[in-house]
Amino acid sequence: MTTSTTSTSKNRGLLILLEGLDRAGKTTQCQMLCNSLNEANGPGSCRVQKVPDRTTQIGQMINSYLASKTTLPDQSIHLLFSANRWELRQTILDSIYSGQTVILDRYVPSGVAYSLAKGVADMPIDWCIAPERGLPRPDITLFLDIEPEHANIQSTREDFGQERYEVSEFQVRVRACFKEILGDGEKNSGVLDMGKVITIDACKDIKTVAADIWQAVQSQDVESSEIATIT
Ligand code: Z5A
Ligand code: MG
Repeated sequence: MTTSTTSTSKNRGLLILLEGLDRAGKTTQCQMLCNSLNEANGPGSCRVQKVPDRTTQIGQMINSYLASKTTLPDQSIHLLFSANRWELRQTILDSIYSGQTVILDRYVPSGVAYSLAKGVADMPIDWCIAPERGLPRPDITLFLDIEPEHANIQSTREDFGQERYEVSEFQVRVRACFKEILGDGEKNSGVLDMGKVITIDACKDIKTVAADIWQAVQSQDVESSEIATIT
């Protein structure tokens, strides 16, 4: 993609997704990548969209659930996360077609992986994916990989264990689900097509991870003028 990392030859912005387990460093790296892209391509050429967006009414219900202030059936919270993404769809498309790159801090793979990892009998993978079909598909997905079993992750990453899903044993299952969904880096080797999928070793220090992400984003070539949809 050389350095015109905010837009394709057809002048649309890119949709870049950063995924990973809790405390993998997604929010840190989304901001660093956004800063680098804004420096390279001009202020405002890139923005970060956190998912879930906790500012909407649906987002507030999700927030309350994650903070264990409310309980909901697994199916209901799954559909609320998806509904929250549908709320964001139009603004994401508007940004991209106005030439702005959008970096997503979590998205559909989190939605499917966290629900799947619960192992609920009547929530098989097809059921989990169904409400996501039709949403914008990222051009590039960067999976920030950490091993949750490693004690140093729990000791160095601030606030690990504060929210509902942050139990190591559960994170191990989530990681396996992420790998099933995203595949091993080969095109279309995962259950979901999430564009070009690149795994980043996120156990390294913050600056090294940022450099690896920058290099991965630079070397991508995005051709289509239309943003794809999740099928
Ligand atoms: N969830 C779901 O179930 N279904 C869905 O559809 C979606 C999400 C979208 C909240 O997500 C929960 O929602 C989440 C999945 C579920 N599970 N839980 N629980 P969230 O994205 O809002 O969660 P968060 O509060 O932002 O945490 P996070 O995303 O897990 O953290 P992070 O963004 O990956 O990490 P960070 O905030 O950048 O860094 C954490 C700390 O580690 C911080 O002190 C950093 O300075 C430090 N850090 C970062 N990188 C490094 C490195 N490389 N070395 C050392 N220290 C580092
Ligand atoms: Mg985060």
